[in-house]
Amino acid sequence: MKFLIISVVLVVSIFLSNCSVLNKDEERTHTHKLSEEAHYKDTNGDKVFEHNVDYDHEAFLGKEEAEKFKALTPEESKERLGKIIEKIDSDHDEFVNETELYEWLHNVTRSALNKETDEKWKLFGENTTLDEYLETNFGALKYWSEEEKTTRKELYQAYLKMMERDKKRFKAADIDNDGKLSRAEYSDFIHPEESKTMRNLVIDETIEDLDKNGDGVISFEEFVTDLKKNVKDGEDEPEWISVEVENFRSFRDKNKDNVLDREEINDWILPADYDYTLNEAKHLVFEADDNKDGKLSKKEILDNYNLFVASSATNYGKKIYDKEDL
Ligand SMILES: *[C@@H]1O[C@H](CO)[C@@H](O)[C@H](O)[C@H]1NC(C)=O
Ligand SMILES: *[C@@H]1O[C@H](CO)[C@@H](O)[C@H](O)[C@H]1NC(C)=O
Ligand SMILES: *[C@@H]1O[C@H](CO)[C@@H](O)[C@H](O)[C@H]1NC(C)=O
Ligand SMILES: [Ca+2]
Ligand SMILES: [Ca+2]
Ligand SMILES: [Ca+2]
Repeated sequence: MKFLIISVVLVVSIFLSNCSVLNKDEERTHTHKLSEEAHYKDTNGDKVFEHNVDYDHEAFLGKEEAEKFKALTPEESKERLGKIIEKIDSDHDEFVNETELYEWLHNVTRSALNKETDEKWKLFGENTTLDEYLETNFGALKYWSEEEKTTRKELYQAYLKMMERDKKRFKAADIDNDGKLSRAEYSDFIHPEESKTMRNLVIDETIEDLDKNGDGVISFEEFVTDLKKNVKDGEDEPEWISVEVENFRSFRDKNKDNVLDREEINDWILPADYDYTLNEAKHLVFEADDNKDGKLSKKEILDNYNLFVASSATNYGKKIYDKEDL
């Protein structure tokens, strides 16, 4: 009985941590995210998208470090930023250019990913076989009564789907076929979208989710159905849906046959990460380059520290402070 309860708790917690599998659909594309935050968002509900500084902060510092900065005073955060600038300026010419910033952003993303993988890898255990993994994560399913399976059918089906998906992922990630996952293989297992060798599997999963008539491609109708599946009846359609519909017509369906084939799906869900990191590097240089010489001096970065590190809370605090100062 105790085992049963523990297993149920395990499955539920795994279910929660994997919720993205079940309802992630407004973000199907794997954009090698630089940040959990949206770069532009409508913060005050007037349907105009404001530039979201939290996006830049997470891309520039990583999520954890960005959190730490929120607790610092402006003076402290400028001092810490100064030390970071020295690290970014890899050729020590006292300027940070786009290339150096690009390298830095890339490293921040990569080290966050490595850290996450290390932590999960420890919990996973290096000699874990597929059967052991399935037993730990989905073993409790075999104790579900027929009645439970009926009354909670949707949840039950969702677990089964996750289990099948994990089986396929495990096998695809186990490149040397020894029935276990090395650290590198495990990384592919939990982040298949980051790995070239898992590309076919990610495309398979997308087709599995969207291709309702089973012809192996995603029609325009199937594409739209997927976009709208989280929009409730009577609710306003979010704006990004019409943008995505337009994207399908203008460039996702490259050969204009009204369906996405595997190659078009590949370009849709796995665009090269190069663009996102490079765009962010360009964006930061453009915004902070006060004298327009195409590179950033330490002074330019510190003068624009809001863009790189300061939290909105700090800004707010400062505004109040300034007011009192008058
Ligand atoms: C930035 O500087 C490095 C060397 O210091 C150079 O190789 C690179 O081309 C520069 N990047 C840009 C965009 O100017
Ligand atoms: C990025 O990481 C590489 C390899 O770990 C390192 O050699 C390089 O100095 C780092 N660059 C920056 C800008 O941090
Ligand atoms: C995994 O298996 C190898 C070889 O049998 C063994 O040396 C190692 O200690 C095992 N690791 C763990 C965490 O059990
Ligand atoms: Ca292996
Ligand atoms: Ca097509
Ligand atoms: Ca400059």
